Amino acid sequence: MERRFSDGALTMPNYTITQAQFDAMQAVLTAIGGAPAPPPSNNLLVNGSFESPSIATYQYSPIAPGWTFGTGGGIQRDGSAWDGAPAVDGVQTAFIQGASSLSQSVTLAAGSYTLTFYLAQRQWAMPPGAVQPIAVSLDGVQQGAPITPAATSFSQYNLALTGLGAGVHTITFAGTNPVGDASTFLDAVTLQ
Ligand SMILES: [Ca+2]
Repeated sequence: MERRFSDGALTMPNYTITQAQFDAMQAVLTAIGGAPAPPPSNNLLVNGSFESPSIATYQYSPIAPGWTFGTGGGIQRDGSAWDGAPAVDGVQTAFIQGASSLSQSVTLAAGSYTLTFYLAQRQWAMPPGAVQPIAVSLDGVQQGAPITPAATSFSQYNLALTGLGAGVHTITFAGTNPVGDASTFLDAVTLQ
């Protein structure tokens, strides 16, 4: 089979592929084209997407680059028993169950920064309908009111961190509802 491309630039007189091979190639190209954009390269946080380590289903308090998890915090993968919304970026998210927390310390130059992150409510909760508002803290000081995820799908939130001095700063995401069993998912955390 000879095929000439629309611009006439190339012919392949001696090359044939099967339908199965063509379908496989197309699937790869579709996967590449449909992959989410990588986190911004200027993200000052490490592992802000919680893609490392790779977790089979879910894990409490994993040893993860960048993050320190409290009891009740961890990483889960799309399709796990947590039944969360698909990850905003990649295939894994953090979860914060009960009044747990996760934090990352980062060395910054003096200045102002924007913390961007995505939260989603876990659909299952006890009692049903319970939510897990998340308090964001900088160096132990809570920044604004706790945020209740708008839905079981992810929503983006932005937080301005202004007037930071040079040095190590710690960003903490903490659950605020210790009653029953309610969880919030967190993904795609960036600091710029
Ligand atoms: Ca992720």
